[in-house]
Amino acid sequence: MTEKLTVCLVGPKKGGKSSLLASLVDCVAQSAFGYSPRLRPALQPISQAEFAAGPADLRRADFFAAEKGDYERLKQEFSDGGVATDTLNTYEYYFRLSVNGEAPPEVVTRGPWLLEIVDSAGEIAAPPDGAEVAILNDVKAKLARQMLEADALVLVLPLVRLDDSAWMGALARLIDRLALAREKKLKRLVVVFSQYERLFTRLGPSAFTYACDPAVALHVLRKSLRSAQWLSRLRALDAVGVSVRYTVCSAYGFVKRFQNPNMDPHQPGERRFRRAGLEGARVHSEYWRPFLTAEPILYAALGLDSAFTFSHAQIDALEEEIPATAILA
Ligand SMILES: Nc1nc2c(ncn2[C@@H]2O[C@H](COP(=O)(O)OP(=O)(O)OP(=O)(O)O)[C@@H](O)[C@H]2O)c(=O)[nH]1
Ligand SMILES: [Mg+2]
Repeated sequence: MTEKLTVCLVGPKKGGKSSLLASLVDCVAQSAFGYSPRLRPALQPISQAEFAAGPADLRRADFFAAEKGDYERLKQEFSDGGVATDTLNTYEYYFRLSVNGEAPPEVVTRGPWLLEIVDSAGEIAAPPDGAEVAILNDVKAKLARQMLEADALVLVLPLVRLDDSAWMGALARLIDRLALAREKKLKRLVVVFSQYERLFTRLGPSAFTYACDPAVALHVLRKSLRSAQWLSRLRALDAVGVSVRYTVCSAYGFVKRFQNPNMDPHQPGERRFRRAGLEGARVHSEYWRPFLTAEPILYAALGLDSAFTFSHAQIDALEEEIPATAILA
Protein backbone atom coordinates (compact mmCIF):
# COMPACT_ATOMS: atom_id res chain seq x y z
CA MET A 1 0.00 0.00 0.00
CA THR A 2 1.27 3.48 -0.80
CA GLU A 3 1.82 5.54 2.28
CA LYS A 4 1.86 9.34 2.32
CA LEU A 5 4.34 11.00 4.62
CA THR A 6 5.07 14.61 5.47
CA VAL A 7 8.52 15.80 6.49
CA CYS A 8 9.10 19.40 7.66
CA LEU A 9 12.49 21.09 7.30
CA VAL A 10 13.02 23.67 10.03
CA GLY A 11 16.01 25.59 11.36
CA PRO A 12 17.63 29.00 11.34
CA LYS A 13 17.95 31.26 8.33
CA LYS A 14 20.86 30.23 6.08
CA GLY A 15 21.11 26.95 7.91
CA GLY A 16 21.10 25.00 4.66
CA LYS A 17 17.53 23.66 4.46
CA SER A 18 16.85 24.58 0.85
CA SER A 19 20.33 23.46 -0.26
CA LEU A 20 19.86 20.09 1.44
CA LEU A 21 16.58 19.66 -0.36
CA ALA A 22 17.96 20.87 -3.70
CA SER A 23 20.78 18.28 -3.60
CA LEU A 24 18.66 15.44 -2.21
CA VAL A 25 17.60 13.77 -5.45
CA ASP A 26 21.19 13.83 -6.81
CA CYS A 27 22.51 12.43 -3.55
CA VAL A 28 20.11 9.48 -3.73
CA ALA A 29 20.82 8.94 -7.46
CA GLN A 30 24.59 8.98 -6.89
CA SER A 31 24.40 6.78 -3.79
CA ALA A 32 26.47 9.40 -1.98
CA PHE A 33 25.12 8.18 1.36
CA GLY A 34 25.97 5.83 4.19
CA TYR A 35 23.25 3.26 3.47
CA SER A 36 24.12 -0.10 2.02
CA PRO A 37 24.48 0.09 -1.78
CA ARG A 38 22.20 -2.95 -1.86
CA LEU A 39 19.28 -0.83 -0.59
CA ARG A 40 18.99 0.95 -3.97
CA PRO A 41 16.54 3.66 -2.98
CA ALA A 42 14.98 5.78 -5.72
CA LEU A 43 13.59 9.27 -5.27
CA GLN A 44 11.74 11.12 -7.96
CA PRO A 45 10.16 14.56 -7.83
CA ILE A 46 6.44 14.51 -8.60
CA SER A 47 3.78 17.18 -8.83
CA GLN A 48 1.33 18.11 -6.11
CA ALA A 49 -1.43 16.67 -8.29
CA GLU A 50 0.32 13.29 -8.33
CA PHE A 51 0.80 13.40 -4.60
CA ALA A 52 -2.85 14.24 -4.07
CA ALA A 53 -4.14 11.75 -6.62
CA GLY A 54 -2.46 8.70 -5.13
CA PRO A 55 -0.87 5.78 -6.98
CA ALA A 56 -3.75 4.76 -9.27
CA ASP A 57 -3.77 8.09 -11.06
CA LEU A 58 -0.04 8.77 -10.92
CA ARG A 59 0.77 7.91 -14.51
CA ARG A 60 -2.18 9.77 -15.98
CA ALA A 61 -1.53 12.88 -13.91
CA ASP A 62 2.07 12.76 -15.12
CA PHE A 63 1.21 12.41 -18.79
CA PHE A 64 0.91 16.03 -19.87
CA ALA A 65 3.11 17.50 -17.18
CA ALA A 66 5.71 19.03 -19.49
CA GLU A 67 6.15 22.12 -17.37
CA LYS A 68 9.24 22.46 -15.25
CA GLY A 69 8.30 21.51 -11.71
CA ASP A 70 9.01 23.51 -8.60
CA TYR A 71 11.71 21.06 -7.58
CA GLU A 72 13.54 21.36 -10.90
CA ARG A 73 13.51 25.10 -10.40
CA LEU A 74 14.94 24.81 -6.87
CA LYS A 75 17.67 22.49 -8.16
CA GLN A 76 18.52 24.86 -10.99
CA GLU A 77 18.74 27.85 -8.65
CA PHE A 78 21.05 25.89 -6.38
CA SER A 79 23.42 24.78 -9.13
CA ASP A 80 23.43 28.31 -10.58
CA GLY A 81 25.11 29.40 -7.37
CA GLY A 82 22.57 29.82 -4.67
CA VAL A 83 19.05 29.59 -3.38
CA ALA A 84 16.97 32.50 -2.13
CA THR A 85 17.46 32.64 1.62
CA ASP A 86 15.36 35.69 2.32
CA THR A 87 12.13 33.83 1.88
CA LEU A 88 9.32 34.39 4.34
CA ASN A 89 7.03 31.47 3.67
CA THR A 90 6.87 27.70 3.51
CA TYR A 91 7.14 25.76 0.25
CA GLU A 92 5.99 22.22 -0.40
CA TYR A 93 7.79 19.74 -2.65
CA TYR A 94 6.59 16.26 -3.56
CA PHE A 95 8.46 13.03 -4.25
CA ARG A 96 7.96 9.34 -4.86
CA LEU A 97 10.34 7.19 -2.83
CA SER A 98 10.89 3.47 -3.32
CA VAL A 99 13.36 0.82 -2.28
CA ASN A 100 14.49 -1.30 -5.22
CA GLY A 101 17.10 -3.45 -3.55
CA GLU A 102 17.22 -5.41 -0.34
CA ALA A 103 14.83 -3.81 2.11
CA PRO A 104 16.10 -4.30 5.66
CA PRO A 105 13.70 -5.70 8.28
CA GLU A 106 12.88 -2.19 9.61
CA VAL A 107 11.31 -1.36 6.26
CA VAL A 108 8.31 -3.62 6.00
CA THR A 109 7.43 -2.71 2.41
CA ARG A 110 9.52 -1.40 -0.48
CA GLY A 111 7.07 1.44 -1.05
CA PRO A 112 6.43 3.47 -3.03
CA TRP A 113 5.96 6.16 -0.45
CA LEU A 114 4.67 9.57 -1.47
CA LEU A 115 6.55 12.28 0.36
CA GLU A 116 5.62 15.87 1.00
CA ILE A 117 8.66 17.84 2.10
CA VAL A 118 7.98 21.27 3.55
CA ASP A 119 10.84 23.76 3.26
CA SER A 120 10.24 26.56 5.71
CA ALA A 121 12.01 29.90 5.96
CA GLY A 122 14.30 30.19 8.98
CA GLU A 123 12.72 33.46 10.04
CA ILE A 124 9.43 31.74 10.86
CA ALA A 125 10.40 28.93 13.20
CA ALA A 126 13.81 30.03 14.48
CA PRO A 127 14.17 33.81 14.25
CA PRO A 128 17.24 35.32 15.94
CA ASP A 129 16.52 36.70 19.42
CA GLY A 130 15.45 40.32 19.33
CA ALA A 131 14.72 40.23 15.61
CA GLU A 132 11.63 42.02 14.49
CA VAL A 133 10.86 40.33 11.23
CA ALA A 134 7.35 40.78 10.06
CA ILE A 135 6.04 37.30 9.39
CA LEU A 136 2.39 37.16 8.51
CA ASN A 137 0.31 35.42 11.15
CA ASP A 138 -1.22 33.09 8.61
CA VAL A 139 2.27 31.98 7.52
CA LYS A 140 3.13 31.19 11.14
CA ALA A 141 -0.16 29.33 11.54
CA LYS A 142 0.48 27.39 8.34
CA LEU A 143 3.92 26.20 9.49
CA ALA A 144 2.60 25.36 12.96
CA ARG A 145 -0.10 23.23 11.37
CA GLN A 146 2.40 21.59 8.99
CA MET A 147 4.72 20.77 11.90
CA LEU A 148 1.95 19.29 14.00
CA GLU A 149 0.72 17.22 11.07
CA ALA A 150 4.20 16.10 10.02
CA ASP A 151 5.36 12.52 10.49
CA ALA A 152 8.90 13.76 10.92
CA LEU A 153 10.90 16.92 11.40
CA VAL A 154 14.38 17.61 10.10
CA LEU A 155 16.19 20.29 12.06
CA VAL A 156 18.96 21.75 9.88
CA LEU A 157 21.70 23.53 11.81
CA PRO A 158 24.87 25.04 10.36
CA LEU A 159 28.01 23.45 11.77
CA VAL A 160 29.15 26.47 13.78
CA ARG A 161 29.60 27.15 17.48
CA LEU A 162 26.04 26.78 18.58
CA ASP A 163 26.29 28.86 21.75
CA ASP A 164 27.05 31.97 19.71
CA SER A 165 23.93 31.59 17.72
CA ALA A 166 21.17 34.09 18.28
CA TRP A 167 18.51 31.65 17.08
CA MET A 168 19.22 29.00 19.70
CA GLY A 169 16.66 30.34 22.17
CA ALA A 170 13.87 30.34 19.62
CA LEU A 171 14.76 26.81 18.59
CA ALA A 172 14.81 25.55 22.18
CA ARG A 173 11.38 27.07 22.78
CA LEU A 174 10.13 25.46 19.60
CA ILE A 175 11.29 22.01 20.76
CA ASP A 176 9.60 22.60 24.14
CA ARG A 177 6.31 23.50 22.49
CA LEU A 178 6.55 20.45 20.30
CA ALA A 179 7.17 18.17 23.26
CA LEU A 180 4.10 19.62 24.98
CA ALA A 181 1.79 19.55 21.96
CA ARG A 182 -0.67 16.71 22.40
CA GLU A 183 -2.13 16.56 18.94
CA LYS A 184 1.17 16.07 17.08
CA LYS A 185 1.75 13.14 14.70
CA LEU A 186 5.50 13.35 15.05
CA LYS A 187 7.30 9.99 14.99
CA ARG A 188 10.85 10.97 14.11
CA LEU A 189 13.13 13.97 14.44
CA VAL A 190 16.52 14.29 12.75
CA VAL A 191 19.05 16.94 13.72
CA VAL A 192 21.43 17.47 10.82
CA PHE A 193 24.53 19.62 10.87
CA SER A 194 24.99 21.06 7.40
CA GLN A 195 28.09 22.31 5.55
CA TYR A 196 30.06 19.32 6.79
CA GLU A 197 32.71 19.60 4.05
CA ARG A 198 33.91 22.92 5.49
CA LEU A 199 35.67 21.02 8.26
CA PHE A 200 37.94 19.36 5.73
CA THR A 201 39.02 22.27 3.53
CA ARG A 202 42.65 21.98 4.66
CA LEU A 203 42.96 18.28 4.10
CA GLY A 204 43.20 18.31 0.30
CA PRO A 205 42.72 14.92 -1.32
CA SER A 206 42.49 13.16 2.08
CA ALA A 207 39.34 15.13 2.83
CA PHE A 208 36.96 12.66 1.29
CA THR A 209 38.58 9.72 3.07
CA TYR A 210 38.05 11.39 6.45
CA ALA A 211 34.55 12.52 5.59
CA CYS A 212 33.63 8.95 4.66
CA ASP A 213 34.54 7.67 8.10
CA PRO A 214 31.44 7.46 10.32
CA ALA A 215 33.69 7.63 13.42
CA VAL A 216 34.81 11.12 12.33
CA ALA A 217 31.17 12.21 11.97
CA LEU A 218 30.29 10.80 15.38
CA HIS A 219 33.23 12.64 16.92
CA VAL A 220 32.16 15.91 15.27
CA LEU A 221 28.57 15.45 16.44
CA ARG A 222 29.63 14.74 20.02
CA LYS A 223 31.81 17.86 20.05
CA SER A 224 29.04 20.01 18.59
CA LEU A 225 26.44 18.70 20.99
CA ARG A 226 28.54 18.79 24.14
CA SER A 227 27.47 22.29 25.10
CA ALA A 228 24.06 22.29 23.44
CA GLN A 229 21.54 23.07 26.14
CA TRP A 230 18.63 21.96 24.01
CA LEU A 231 19.94 18.38 23.96
CA SER A 232 18.01 17.54 27.15
CA ARG A 233 14.85 18.80 25.48
CA LEU A 234 15.39 16.42 22.59
CA ARG A 235 15.96 13.59 25.03
CA ALA A 236 12.57 14.46 26.50
CA LEU A 237 11.05 14.05 23.04
CA ASP A 238 12.77 10.69 22.69
CA ALA A 239 11.26 9.67 26.02
CA VAL A 240 7.72 10.32 24.73
CA GLY A 241 8.21 8.08 21.71
CA VAL A 242 9.73 10.35 19.05
CA SER A 243 12.87 8.71 17.62
CA VAL A 244 15.66 11.26 17.51
CA ARG A 245 18.75 10.93 15.33
CA TYR A 246 21.80 13.12 14.70
CA THR A 247 23.68 13.30 11.44
CA VAL A 248 25.84 15.53 9.21
CA CYS A 249 25.56 16.48 5.56
CA SER A 250 27.04 18.63 2.85
CA ALA A 251 24.98 19.90 -0.04
CA TYR A 252 28.19 21.02 -1.81
CA GLY A 253 30.06 17.80 -1.21
CA PHE A 254 33.45 16.97 -2.67
CA VAL A 255 35.14 17.39 -6.03
CA LYS A 256 34.85 14.00 -7.65
CA ARG A 257 38.25 13.49 -9.19
CA PHE A 258 40.33 15.34 -6.60
CA GLN A 259 38.39 14.25 -3.53
CA ASN A 260 38.79 17.61 -1.82
CA PRO A 261 35.85 19.67 -0.53
CA ASN A 262 33.90 21.36 -3.29
CA MET A 263 34.76 24.67 -1.71
CA ASP A 264 37.56 27.11 -2.31
CA PRO A 265 38.74 28.65 0.96
CA HIS A 266 40.82 31.19 -0.94
CA GLN A 267 37.77 32.73 -2.55
CA PRO A 268 36.00 35.49 -0.66
CA GLY A 269 33.05 33.99 1.17
CA GLU A 270 34.26 30.45 0.48
CA ARG A 271 32.80 29.87 -2.93
CA ARG A 272 32.24 26.60 -4.68
CA PHE A 273 34.92 25.54 -7.14
CA ARG A 274 34.24 26.58 -10.69
CA ARG A 275 36.38 26.11 -13.76
CA ALA A 276 36.25 28.95 -16.26
CA GLY A 277 34.77 27.94 -19.57
CA LEU A 278 32.89 24.92 -18.27
CA GLU A 279 29.16 25.27 -18.47
CA GLY A 280 26.04 23.36 -17.54
CA ALA A 281 26.06 19.60 -17.26
CA ARG A 282 29.86 19.24 -17.40
CA VAL A 283 30.31 21.54 -14.43
CA HIS A 284 27.78 19.43 -12.61
CA SER A 285 29.53 16.16 -13.28
CA GLU A 286 33.03 17.41 -12.44
CA TYR A 287 32.45 19.60 -9.46
CA TRP A 288 29.33 18.35 -7.95
CA ARG A 289 28.80 15.72 -5.35
CA PRO A 290 26.31 16.19 -2.56
CA PHE A 291 27.30 14.16 0.47
CA LEU A 292 24.87 12.49 2.92
CA THR A 293 21.95 14.81 2.20
CA ALA A 294 19.87 11.63 1.72
CA GLU A 295 20.33 10.57 5.35
CA PRO A 296 18.03 13.01 7.14
CA ILE A 297 15.21 12.49 4.66
CA LEU A 298 15.46 8.69 4.41
CA TYR A 299 15.57 8.40 8.18
CA ALA A 300 12.70 10.87 8.55
CA ALA A 301 10.58 8.97 6.04
CA LEU A 302 11.46 5.36 6.79
CA GLY A 303 13.13 5.29 10.19
CA LEU A 304 16.07 3.62 8.51
CA ASP A 305 19.52 4.06 10.05
CA SER A 306 22.66 4.48 7.98
CA ALA A 307 26.30 4.38 9.10
CA PHE A 308 25.95 8.16 9.61
CA THR A 309 22.77 8.42 11.70
CA PHE A 310 23.34 8.34 15.44
CA SER A 311 20.95 7.87 18.36
CA HIS A 312 21.24 9.41 21.83
CA ALA A 313 22.74 6.14 23.04
CA GLN A 314 25.51 6.36 20.43
CA ILE A 315 26.16 10.03 21.15
CA ASP A 316 26.29 9.35 24.89
CA ALA A 317 28.83 6.57 24.58
CA LEU A 318 31.42 9.35 24.41
CA GLU A 319 30.69 10.67 27.85
CA GLU A 320 31.99 7.37 29.16
CA GLU A 321 34.95 7.46 26.78
CA ILE A 322 36.12 11.01 27.53
CA PRO A 323 37.55 10.38 31.01
CA ALA A 324 39.57 7.45 29.68
CA THR A 325 41.14 9.52 26.89
CA ALA A 326 41.53 12.48 29.23
CA ILE A 327 43.63 10.31 31.55
CA LEU A 328 45.86 9.28 28.67
CA ALA A 329 46.29 12.85 27.43
N1 LIG B 1 29.98 25.33 2.47
C1 LIG B 1 28.71 25.00 2.30
N2 LIG B 1 27.79 25.98 2.23
C2 LIG B 1 26.51 25.61 2.08
C3 LIG B 1 26.12 24.25 1.99
N3 LIG B 1 24.77 24.23 1.88
C4 LIG B 1 24.36 25.50 1.87
N4 LIG B 1 25.40 26.34 1.99
C5 LIG B 1 25.33 27.80 1.97
O1 LIG B 1 24.62 28.24 3.11
C6 LIG B 1 23.77 29.33 2.80
C7 LIG B 1 22.35 29.06 3.23
O2 LIG B 1 21.81 27.95 2.56
P1 LIG B 1 20.23 27.79 2.36
O3 LIG B 1 20.04 26.41 1.86
O4 LIG B 1 19.66 28.88 1.55
O5 LIG B 1 19.69 27.93 3.85
P2 LIG B 1 18.17 27.88 4.37
O6 LIG B 1 18.20 27.12 5.65
O7 LIG B 1 17.27 27.36 3.31
O8 LIG B 1 17.85 29.42 4.67
P3 LIG B 1 16.39 30.14 4.80
O9 LIG B 1 15.55 29.65 3.67
O10 LIG B 1 16.68 31.59 4.75
O11 LIG B 1 15.83 29.76 6.13
C8 LIG B 1 23.89 29.55 1.30
O12 LIG B 1 24.75 30.64 1.09
C9 LIG B 1 24.49 28.29 0.79
O13 LIG B 1 25.28 28.52 -0.34
C10 LIG B 1 27.15 23.25 2.06
O14 LIG B 1 26.91 22.05 1.99
N5 LIG B 1 28.41 23.70 2.20
MG1 LIG C 1 15.57 28.20 2.38
